[in-house]
Amino acid sequence: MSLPQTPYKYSLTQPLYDWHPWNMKWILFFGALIGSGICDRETFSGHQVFRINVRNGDEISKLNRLVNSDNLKLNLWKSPPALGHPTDVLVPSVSLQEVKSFLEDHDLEYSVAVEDLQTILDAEKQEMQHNVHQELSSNCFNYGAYHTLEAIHKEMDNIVKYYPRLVSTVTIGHSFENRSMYVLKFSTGEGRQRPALWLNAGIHAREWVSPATAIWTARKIACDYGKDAIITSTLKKMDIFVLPVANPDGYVYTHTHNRLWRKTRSVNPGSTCIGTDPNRNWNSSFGGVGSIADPCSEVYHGPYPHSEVEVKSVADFIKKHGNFKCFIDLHSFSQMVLYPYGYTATKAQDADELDMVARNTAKALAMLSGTQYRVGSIFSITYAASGSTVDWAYDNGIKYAFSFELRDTGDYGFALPASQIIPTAQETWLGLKTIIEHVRDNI
Ligand code: BHK
Ligand code: ZN
Repeated sequence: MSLPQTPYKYSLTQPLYDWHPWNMKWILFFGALIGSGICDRETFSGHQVFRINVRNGDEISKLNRLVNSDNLKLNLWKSPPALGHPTDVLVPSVSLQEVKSFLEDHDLEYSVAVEDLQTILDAEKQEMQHNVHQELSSNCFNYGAYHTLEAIHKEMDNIVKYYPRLVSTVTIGHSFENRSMYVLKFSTGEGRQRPALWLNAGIHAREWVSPATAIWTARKIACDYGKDAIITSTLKKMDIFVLPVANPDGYVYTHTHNRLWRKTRSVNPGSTCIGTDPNRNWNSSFGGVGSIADPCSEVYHGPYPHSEVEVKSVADFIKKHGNFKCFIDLHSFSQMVLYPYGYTATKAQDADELDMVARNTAKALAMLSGTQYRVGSIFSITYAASGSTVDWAYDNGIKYAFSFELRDTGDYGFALPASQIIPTAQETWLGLKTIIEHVRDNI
């Protein structure tokens, strides 16, 4: 055995006092780190998700008043209040009493969908740690588990290693915090710019089942090429690109600091609030209805179109390529297949065809285990949303633009248990194949 190395050497070129632990500068620095919460993780002990049902316009305005009150710190999990659909709202433990009194005083119908969010997140974390040990000993990526960004990127390399003649990786750019925008390219055609399909996932950081479904799908495409007729024939004439984590900084942040982070992690000059909603940042009716100019908002559109380098990387790649025919964006949750527009109630030119494809997609998806998806334009079945990914794709000539909201309908919401990853991915695959087949036959 070799002798242990001296842990550090005195440098002859760097002044020692810079690193001296008693130096005031460093005490202040580390103090600031702890004080500002950089070392902390946000916890949600006692926080509950309320499902609130509104029955008329009067109740909608009451609920809006509640949700918009700054001191209660409520977080909307699903859609702004609208008739016919319950609204899921995360209520911090300190606000529980006040919110309950408000709801009861105003005779609003509600139930508690999640009793204690932290319990679910603790289980999720424990499951992940357990899985890390298993993967280390088996040296095998567990597709039924959630992973860190690093693990997902590693598995992408692994897929390429197994199927080098079909798959390659492309780095299309880097995130605000300099992480790679790492893409898998499936292609059987040498060099030519074939018509192509883009599968986008993880644009919203907390929607973990989206990257998990995307990496599963990538592996499935690789496995099924040469076996499944639809995939084989499609890859004879088209290329497929898969971006499993379109918002890598946000995704990492959900693992290290706040499981419910949604936006990017870019700095907003003049504001203490961080991040832009990358699904409001695209150059398609940018800044319009359903996006907000306040950097502290969860749907902040950013200072200008494609200000988020993550959005710009994808947009530039797609424009430069010039032959994309289909763009699919995976979100969670609420079980819907959506198509443009989000920024207007006006029907898209191809709405009838898109609606038919979306209906067939939902039907195929339900075949596996009966999971029900709703279908419609973003505007008509969710809410107004400007600057969204699929609207940009559609307005830039990519006719087959769809957005999925994957499982569930709110029992777990963003904290969907890992045991549902594979069932989600499998049924989604039936839906995706319906779209892929239609695109194959119509380009
Ligand atoms: C989906 C696609 C296009 C525009 C909006 C939506 C709804 C989506 C959003 O951006 O507000 C809801 C969401 O994140 C949950 O996945
Ligand atoms: Zn989303």
